[in-house]
Amino acid sequence: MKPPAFIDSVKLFVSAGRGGNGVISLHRTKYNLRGEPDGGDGGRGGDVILRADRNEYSLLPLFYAPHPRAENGGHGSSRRMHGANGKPLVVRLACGTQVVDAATGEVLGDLVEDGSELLVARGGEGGLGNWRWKRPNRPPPPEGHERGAPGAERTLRLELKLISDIGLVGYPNAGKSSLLCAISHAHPKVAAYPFTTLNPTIGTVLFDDYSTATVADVPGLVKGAHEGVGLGHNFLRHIERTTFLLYVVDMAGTDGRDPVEDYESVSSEVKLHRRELAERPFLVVANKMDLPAAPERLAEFVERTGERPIPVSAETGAGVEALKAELCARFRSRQA
Ligand SMILES: Nc1nc2c(ncn2[C@@H]2O[C@H](COP(=O)(O)OP(=O)(O)OP(=O)(O)O)[C@@H](O)[C@H]2O)c(=O)[nH]1
Ligand SMILES: [Mg+2]
Repeated sequence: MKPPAFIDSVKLFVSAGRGGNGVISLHRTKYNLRGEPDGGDGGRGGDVILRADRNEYSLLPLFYAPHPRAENGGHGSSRRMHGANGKPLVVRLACGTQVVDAATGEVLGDLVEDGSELLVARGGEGGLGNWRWKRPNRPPPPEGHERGAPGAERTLRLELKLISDIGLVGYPNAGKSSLLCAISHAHPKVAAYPFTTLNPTIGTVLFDDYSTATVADVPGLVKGAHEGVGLGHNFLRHIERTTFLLYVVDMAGTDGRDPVEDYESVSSEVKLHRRELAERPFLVVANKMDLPAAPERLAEFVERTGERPIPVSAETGAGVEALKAELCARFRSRQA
């Protein structure tokens, strides 16, 4: 089986380190043959910490190593020596990962900013050595020392939601990847069959005023995607964090499709995925305007939907600059 290239959801079983044991030891001298308790305490077990790292692209490394385990604390030793504390284990994740407790469904955190951290499993405390009971003012435990406490263990569900400013959505073959190629330097795969894009791709658009925006291209959506038709709408989680949606419509109606129907089914799938996406600002792009059937279809589209799509051809580049200018203006107005 071909190994996956991109993973955006994994189950992770994390174990923090166990605390080291306190020990029993007696320090004897020629004047004190009975000895004096001097067993040291155990060290703390290491914590498991998740950290967002902008150099990570997907959750793939965790798919292959789903059981991170932090170091145990060292045991104490004679002369009241404290055991070494276990090193915390820092697990690096792609920025935009949501951490959910798999048992309760509670969202533990959202690691969006590079370097943000979340402690998910605390290491066990070290046990006390017998020097703590040097003076019998409190009774020692039955064993004469304490064992280290076990570290916390937890099953987590990690879901990566890519961080980008603009999300491209549309029917398969509408030309989303072609449009991303036309407006950025990204090179997603483009081909004349549906579901060419299998993993989300992010490109950066440079506007005329030298500001930039990131654009996410996700796999195409078909009617019933929320019920798992096609590739389903799982990939829509990658546009949840965008501030802007770009609906790409194949205005030439290639393969006998109806642009209005495509647009309506895609926008209803987006809304079925998450209600709040319905309120997200959007622009409609009429793609494939170089094909002869397109202008007539565009007029019909405007009449039937009331939208004002921006006509472009990702293939020839016509209208792409106008689209970038419109995106830049909308973007700047949101940032102002
Ligand atoms: N004539 C013409 N063809 C286009 C245009 N844009 C895209 N195409 C063609 O349409 C086909 C599909 O393009 P893609 O960019 O792969 O479409 P997509 O929306 O990313 O498709 P999926 O990834 O499968 O969802 C390819 O054969 C492109 O060459 C355009 O503006 N004009
Ligand atoms: Mg594509």
